[in-house]
Amino acid sequence: TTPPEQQVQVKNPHLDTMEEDILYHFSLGTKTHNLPEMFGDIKFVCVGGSANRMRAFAQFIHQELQLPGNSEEIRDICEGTDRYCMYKVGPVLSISHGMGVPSISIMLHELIKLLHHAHCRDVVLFRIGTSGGVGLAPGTVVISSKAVDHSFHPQFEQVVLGKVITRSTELDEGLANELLQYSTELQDLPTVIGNTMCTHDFYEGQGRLDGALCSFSPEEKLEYLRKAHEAGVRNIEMESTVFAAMCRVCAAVICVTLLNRFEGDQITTPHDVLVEYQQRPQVLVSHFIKKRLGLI
Ligand code: R2B
Ligand code: URA
Repeated sequence: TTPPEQQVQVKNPHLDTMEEDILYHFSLGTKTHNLPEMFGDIKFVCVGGSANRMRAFAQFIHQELQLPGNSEEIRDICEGTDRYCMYKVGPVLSISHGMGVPSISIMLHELIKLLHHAHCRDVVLFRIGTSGGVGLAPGTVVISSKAVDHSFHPQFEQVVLGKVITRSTELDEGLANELLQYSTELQDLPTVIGNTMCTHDFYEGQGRLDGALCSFSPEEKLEYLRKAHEAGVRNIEMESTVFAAMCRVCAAVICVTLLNRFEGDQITTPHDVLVEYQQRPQVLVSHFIKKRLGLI
């Protein structure tokens, strides 16, 4: 039996009492835009840090789904703001979220409300991105089993009215396994499932010795990475905990590793190799979407 259709849930009783909802950072609103008409058919949402990469992803999906029209001409729906960019290709929405938890969290509030206002159903969400590998060869794709914080706990802490509240960051296990299975059907896509550690900084926060500040020794760095690895952490990035806390069901985090953090901190890989690495999560998500749509 097929599961019942799931509408995108907003967990805020105050929203119903609002006459209008302005999605400020998207430059969209319920009175100025017909959101059901613009977005009602969305089934897949893919978010990632860089605006250019998410435009390239939209163009890639346009070709993969063999949609009519010129993929070069797809328009940024959020052109009224330069905070985020957003592209729609058929049932797929591609959005950039910038770097770090605060940036992605603002975007996710407005995205989840957008999907709710548009009456979208059965939406699958992906974060595709880059990360530092923990004991993996560079170029390995990590599908997150869960997102963990700096002490390897599957939780996201948020300060609300001056108090810390905690939300779970477990992700959809079935979806992760399905993605891992699909990765075996593709060439040059070394993929593992593992825990993803989310930090609030790229340098000291990820145990790097090469920032403008450093308060620890190389031995202390390695000790921390070893502990992370023992706790099942296979990569480190900067958005997964809040993405998991806000999206949870039908959501996956798929990040390629750019380096092995046991080997160093600087990203010395040539540009063209990095570009190819960053296409790997896109290829996996595209394969997933084509399977779901019955195109392959
Ligand atoms: C991965 O890469 C970015 C830092 O370079 C950050 O957004 C992340 O999560
Ligand atoms: N993104 C991160 O957050 N860390 C890395 O080491 C590489 C990419």
